[in-house]
Amino acid sequence: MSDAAALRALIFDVDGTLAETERDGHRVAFNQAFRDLGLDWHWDAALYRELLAVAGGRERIEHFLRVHRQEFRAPGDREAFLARVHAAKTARFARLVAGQGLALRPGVRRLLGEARAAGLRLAIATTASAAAVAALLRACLGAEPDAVFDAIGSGECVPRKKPAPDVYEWVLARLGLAPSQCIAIEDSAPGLAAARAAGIATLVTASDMTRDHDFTGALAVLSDLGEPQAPFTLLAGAAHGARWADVAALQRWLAAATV
Ligand code: XBP
Ligand code: MG
Repeated sequence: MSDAAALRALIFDVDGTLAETERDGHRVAFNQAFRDLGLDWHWDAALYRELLAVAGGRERIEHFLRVHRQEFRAPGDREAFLARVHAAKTARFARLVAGQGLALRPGVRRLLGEARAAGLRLAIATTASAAAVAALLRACLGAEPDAVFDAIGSGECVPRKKPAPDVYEWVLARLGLAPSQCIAIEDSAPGLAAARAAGIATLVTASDMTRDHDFTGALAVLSDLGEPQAPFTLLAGAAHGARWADVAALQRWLAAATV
């Protein structure tokens, strides 16, 4: 394998990939913020699953109003109102994850450690806001995000959110690596589309809110990254003999990739 194709970095999505943050994290924070602001909106799990088709919390609120509350008129400037609601939600999310500490998904902590020990670079490419990501990573990893990741691409870093490739291209530029030297790990169809549009081979670990997404084009679709004592379930694609996702398995997936 030429050096250009040697695996040099793992680029992790955050929500649904590092942890199951959507149903019991972001969704709860949105509802708390709506209550804080005296808004009679409530997003149950079924509605939230529908709204998750729109990446970005602020964009999700706007989509909800456009589709489900056309009669609503924002008090004052609409943009300022949306920003205020989203800021309230982000503050609620930060308090929620600091308090109840959402757990990392199976295999995430193990793979982060193995990848670092193997000399791979680690990065984040997320649609979520930097404050939400920092709060989650501090709570789940017990470390400052930039002590663990070499590059952190959040929703504020780029003009267009997933499924646009912008945040992945931003991360590649920060790492100084070619797409062929990286693997992205994602949980959703918009995230898979973003990584593939950036030319990055992508492994999917389906999450509780994305199991019904179309993951065509993924290297493979797994139940999770797996652990030696709790192997993953292969949902689509080939595992190349792997029962949990470690660096050697990722190198085999990359070698077999035709992005
Ligand atoms: C998932 C998203 C985010 C979160 C909410 O991000 O689409 O918008 O749902 O976070 P990821 P914000 O790319 O990590 O799957 O409210 O901060 O946007
Ligand atoms: Mg995600």
